[in-house]
Amino acid sequence: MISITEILKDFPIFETKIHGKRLVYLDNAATTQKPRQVIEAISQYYETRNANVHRGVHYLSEIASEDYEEAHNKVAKFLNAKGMEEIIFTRNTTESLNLLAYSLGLNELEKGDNIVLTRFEHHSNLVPWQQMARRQGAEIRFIEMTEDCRLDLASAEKAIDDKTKVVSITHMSNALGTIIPVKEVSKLAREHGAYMIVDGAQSAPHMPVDVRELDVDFFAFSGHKMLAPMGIGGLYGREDILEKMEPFLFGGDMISIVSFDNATWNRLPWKFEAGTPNVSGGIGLAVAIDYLGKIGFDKIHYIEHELTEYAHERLNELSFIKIYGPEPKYKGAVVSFAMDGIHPHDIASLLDEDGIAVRAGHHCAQPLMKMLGTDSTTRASMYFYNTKEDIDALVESLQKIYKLFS
Ligand code: 7TS
Repeated sequence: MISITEILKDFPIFETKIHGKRLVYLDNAATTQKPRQVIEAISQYYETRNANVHRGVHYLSEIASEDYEEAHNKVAKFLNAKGMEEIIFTRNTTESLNLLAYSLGLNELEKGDNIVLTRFEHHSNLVPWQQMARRQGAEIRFIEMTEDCRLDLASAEKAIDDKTKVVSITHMSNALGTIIPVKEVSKLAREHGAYMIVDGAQSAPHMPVDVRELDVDFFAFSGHKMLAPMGIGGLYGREDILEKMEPFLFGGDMISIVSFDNATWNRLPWKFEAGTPNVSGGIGLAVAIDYLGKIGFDKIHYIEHELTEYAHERLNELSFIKIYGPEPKYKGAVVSFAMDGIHPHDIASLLDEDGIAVRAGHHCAQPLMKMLGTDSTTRASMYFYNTKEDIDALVESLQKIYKLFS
């Protein structure tokens, strides 16, 4: 089994000093750090294989195309999709969700239909649907949150009905860490014939995802939150639905035959990948998936759960800290908190002076923050390369900050 010392050696960023201090990186829900293997795969691609894909018959173009297709196959296996025709590469989760909002929204949503979301959504799974609902005369409904910040399944039964066209929910809240029981919700969506969409930005990096087991139609994710470079992400879509769906972006590569007054579409997944794609990003993503496979989700879950429990335990020792969100057993490795009398931005700036990177703000979930009676929190989010020493450093620095302010 690979040790934490060996893991840390794979991440060059941890050699960087921040204000002369060791980097304590607790902003993994925003983006994760990249292992050497991913960084090297990207530079190797540009040094030895760079060419545009699906266009040339020359050697470099052929191998770049093969590598890019292979990356789709890798993601298909990672999510247990049937094959690469079900995997569309996008820039990120936001683009994947906009693809769906536009393609399904403009072509399928009708006046009187409803779209069901949860109260936990990141703005990128809320605002696109708000816009489409407004344009098409559809209604947005919400599955409620319980007192202890979990999903209220009883309210899901009320929200989803025969007029529900789309159910689009996060798999894990980025602001609170709450894990959402997707399978239970997808059962309800199935009973009412609605499309079932999952925002997997926070789940794909941390837990095994099996789109067939979850019984979902779409699953969106971002590479940069799971060790891959920025600018590459994806969307799983069920083949029979993607076949029927209208494309989102139009142009090169996504077409089959074009005349001056018409066009037909390329086969899947290329029908949804217009223009020159992010080939090096795709290659980096494939290597990131290999890296995650080497560590294994069992180990990732074990490390993250231990860290989350430890963070709760240590932060609960501090009388001036209030943690938002559910107990560790109901959530991923995210701890959102407030500190008596000190604004989260001040906390984050002072933590930064100690080399500790956290996020402060609304975490792109303004309505959720409002429900919690605040407008921002400080958030520490962990990954498998974090340690208990990182949590100790956070706690020590918070104690120092509290003393400074009082
Ligand atoms: N959905 C969820 C649940 C997210 O956490 C994020 C990003 C997104 C969608 C959007 O992902 P993107 O890659 O398209 O930007 N969340 C965060 C965060 O918590 N802090 O910074 C970005």
